[in-house]
Amino acid sequence: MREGCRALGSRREFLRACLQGGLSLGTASALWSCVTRREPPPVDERPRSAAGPLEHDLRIFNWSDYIAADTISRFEREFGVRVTYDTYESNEEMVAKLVAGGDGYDIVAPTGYLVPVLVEGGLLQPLDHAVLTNWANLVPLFVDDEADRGGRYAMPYQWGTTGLAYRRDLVAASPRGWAVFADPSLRGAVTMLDDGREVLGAMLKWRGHSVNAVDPRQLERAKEDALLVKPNLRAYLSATVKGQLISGDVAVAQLWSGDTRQAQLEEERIEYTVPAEGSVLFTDYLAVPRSAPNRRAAHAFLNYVLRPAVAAEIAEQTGYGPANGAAIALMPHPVEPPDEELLRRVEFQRDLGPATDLWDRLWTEVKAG
Ligand code: N2P
Repeated sequence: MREGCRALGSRREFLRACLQGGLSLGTASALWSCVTRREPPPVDERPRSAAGPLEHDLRIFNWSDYIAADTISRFEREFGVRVTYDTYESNEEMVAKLVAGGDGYDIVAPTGYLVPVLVEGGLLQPLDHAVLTNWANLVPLFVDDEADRGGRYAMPYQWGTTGLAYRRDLVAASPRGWAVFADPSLRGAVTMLDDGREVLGAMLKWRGHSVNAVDPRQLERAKEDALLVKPNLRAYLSATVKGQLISGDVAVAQLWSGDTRQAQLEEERIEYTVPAEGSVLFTDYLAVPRSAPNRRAAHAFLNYVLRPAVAAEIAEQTGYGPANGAAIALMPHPVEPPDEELLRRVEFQRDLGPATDLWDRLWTEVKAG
């Protein structure tokens, strides 16, 4: 597959061949490997203008539970655009659709480590900053991040951490670190995220390594640890675990900070902690696929989300931190940008480059094991 992909001329042919080779819709990770065959980044690419009359439609593909209740309807009313809003549970699910042709989506929400991969795969279009007049509201920490310095292709949306969401009434002692998933007394009552970067990343951290490790020995050990704890797990579940934390079927879940916050609003015995060995800090972005049919409406939506009041409402209702600094003061429960203390304990996930293949293989083995 690697050679087959590499031998092809244009990016379009290269991606199409990955799809036609029977590798395509089998697993998103196989597709992803194809996308990561590096081509020189399109450095001279200039954004096409996104000014002018808006299209009538807009198709958004976002993570589940990642927007405020009224964000879409208010945008539709103000801008006269009809929005189709679909959700996904993992980056892989979104990438699979993008690689398969984009499905007509105008906006997607990749996590930071994925942005350079999508840019180099030619799957995103440069943003037209001339129409993103509210851009200055963003916090420099996110705009200047190496994921997409200056926001050429992607707009920082929200940030959060990965940690342990737990029911204090269902555990003998508050969990402090990643070893909780190996605790036999919790067998069948613990879940980990359905996400290879998160599960292997957690196992790496447990042993004192980076969540972005590329050393094959460290990664093999992470796979072994993941297989070691697997019999203890009830399931691999991402945002959908909230219901089971609330019902008490799950006592401890590896979960993202904001989704935990949402669950806490319904069940006050849910607590959240970032494991002592450290964890993940992520920023999710909004980006416009190259194949987007409605690029002017997409930019209008991005600029709308850049309004402090809109960003504040989204952050407040989803429990995440806004990338929008001007939004913080408007939140009933303000979430300040990560401070020095938090940054010492967590790591931004980064693009793994050629090691992506190994990570994908190991995660596939863990899931099958
Ligand atoms: C929203 C989850 C987004 C965080 N439910 C994962 N990057």
